[in-house]
Amino acid sequence: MGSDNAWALFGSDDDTDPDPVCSKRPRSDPSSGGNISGAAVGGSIDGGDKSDGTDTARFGAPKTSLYDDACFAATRALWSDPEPELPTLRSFTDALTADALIRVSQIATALRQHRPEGGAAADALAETVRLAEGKDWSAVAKLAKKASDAHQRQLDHGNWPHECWQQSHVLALGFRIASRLHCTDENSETSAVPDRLGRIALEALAMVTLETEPSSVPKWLGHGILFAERKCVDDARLKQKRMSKENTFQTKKQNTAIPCKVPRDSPRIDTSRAVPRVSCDATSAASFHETYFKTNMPVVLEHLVCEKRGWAHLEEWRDVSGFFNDANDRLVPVTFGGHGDDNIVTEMALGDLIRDYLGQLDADEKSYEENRTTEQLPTVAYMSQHCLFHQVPELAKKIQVPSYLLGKLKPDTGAVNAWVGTADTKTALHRDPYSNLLTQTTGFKYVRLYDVSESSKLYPEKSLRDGNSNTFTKSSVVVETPDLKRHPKFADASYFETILAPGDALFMPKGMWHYVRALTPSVSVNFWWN
Ligand SMILES: O=C(O)CCC(=O)C(=O)O
Repeated sequence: MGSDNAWALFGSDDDTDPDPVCSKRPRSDPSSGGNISGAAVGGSIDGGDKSDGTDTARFGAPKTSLYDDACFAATRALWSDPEPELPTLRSFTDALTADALIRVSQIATALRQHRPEGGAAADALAETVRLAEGKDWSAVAKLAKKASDAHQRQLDHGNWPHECWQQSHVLALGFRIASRLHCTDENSETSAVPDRLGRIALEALAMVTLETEPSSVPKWLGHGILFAERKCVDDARLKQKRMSKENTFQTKKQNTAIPCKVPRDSPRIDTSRAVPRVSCDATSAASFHETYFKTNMPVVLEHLVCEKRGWAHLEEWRDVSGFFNDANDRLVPVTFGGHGDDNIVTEMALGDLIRDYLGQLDADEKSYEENRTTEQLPTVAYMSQHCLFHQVPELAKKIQVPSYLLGKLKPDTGAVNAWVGTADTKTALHRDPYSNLLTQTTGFKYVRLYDVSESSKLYPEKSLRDGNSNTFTKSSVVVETPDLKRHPKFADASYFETILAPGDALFMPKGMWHYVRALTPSVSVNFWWN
């Protein structure tokens, strides 16, 4: 076991970068999961990732940014309002109510075909719209939540069987946002409904990411999301300002550059279990498809993140606060704490997450490592699996859909997620119903993979949504500190492992178990497809 040279694989920017052009400048059928063989794959891969060669002709590799990609059509519709200023709250709620009045009876009739939950959702939605006409916002909050709950219950036993469910859910979310914005009094009845405005707004955004038909995105929705985000960010900042004795809030500035070398206390990767590595320069989409995709073989594709493949330069990504400047005031979901049930989930501005948590350590690598060993470890905070690129078009313009997806990225059967966090974030061992390309743009992550054939040794938890084909399954094992009395078979489970470095993209076949721990502050982007 154990080769000693985990960081020798990566070295520094100066000595190991094989691509100087790139780095010198500033939800299914999980049974089809991987069939990993222990043999390392590498060697002769033809052609490279040509952006204009045969693969483009065969697979339609995109030349445009993610934002211009067909899968972002609904997002473009969401943010298409030519007016730079938000309309008033009143005009947002008037537009929402007018739209709902036009569509509610048709949606309700369609919902009633799907009893019992469809009937409950239809009744609650119709009542919500009636109350909204009368501007009874406290009552709207309760009824809209009741409609949403019926939609969620339907998902607990299966998928939404008709588009009326999505339409009803989007209206209910719109009304939940509107009622929260109208009833700002903390003692109002609205606040008795267990709902967080930020969470509702982000759920509304997530609904847009699933939409295939841009004309189905209502005009008022972007306004509602922006209003809600602004209110949550303003409230959180005000609260922080009140709490801060010295009021350093506006002026505190952290250097958020992140180390470009893997920390020395990182796990040693045993070569016999190392995920094979190939360079994108030597791996065409066609050969990836034949060698890895079709055989369910995981692989790390090195040097994917670079300008010639349509991605912002690695140095730009490493200056996290600069890179995400366009998203500083946007609300994002954040989980505090490591892997466990006592994690705190909240929403905050991305700029505040970066400044207050990722920015706690000095950019200088020596002091970074000293900080890790001598100082109290910083809080673990993670914006995980968030549709940031849909939320902030400017960021979607800085990346491209990798040609390895073979043009299969679709809004309703896949996703593009951003993952921004401190060191020591842990994503518990789980499997998703998608093929996955986990792309590391900044910092380092340790990843463990288990083939689906190992499932019986991984103690899968009963999935929350058994009948739903988009659900994921979690293992109850804590991978790096397992309780072998409770999970004795885990000791015999065989696995593959790797450390992802900036520029790498890990292909995980659909349904493959994976566990991820950040070794440094980290930014990743993953693509799910089917
Ligand atoms: O990077 C992580 O923390 C988890 C990534 C993951 O679970 C995924 O890509 O599906």
